[in-house]
Amino acid sequence: MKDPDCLFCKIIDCEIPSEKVYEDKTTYVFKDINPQAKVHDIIVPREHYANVAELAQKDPKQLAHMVEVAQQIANEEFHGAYRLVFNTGKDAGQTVFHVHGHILTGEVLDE
Ligand code: D5M
Repeated sequence: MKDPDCLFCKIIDCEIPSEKVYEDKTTYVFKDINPQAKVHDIIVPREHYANVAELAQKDPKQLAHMVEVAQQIANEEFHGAYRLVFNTGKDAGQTVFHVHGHILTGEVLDE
């Protein structure tokens, strides 16, 4: 399902431009507009789920696939080391309510 008002649905459908890093049938990865690390990508499922808890419940295989893709990107960018962050809920800093993982890699990260 798509949400016509969702920013990331619009990015996936190319209605809003993005810097694509990777795509397949179920998953899209693009550069974060405000990078917090040398490599900062956003990974999303093409289907609209509000957050990672909803995705885990409704399509756990898709969540596992997203972890595999993140690993693959980090293997190419920084010998397999990365941070994968899913902000969940407004009070945890989630601003876009289409589940997305922040893939941070490409350099040694602060603790
Ligand atoms: O993360 C939402 C992230 O989405 C935040 O790091 C900025 C990024 N963002 C917002 N708009 C865009 C566009 N148009 N292109 C690329 N990246 C974008 P959150 O965890 O919800 O705070």
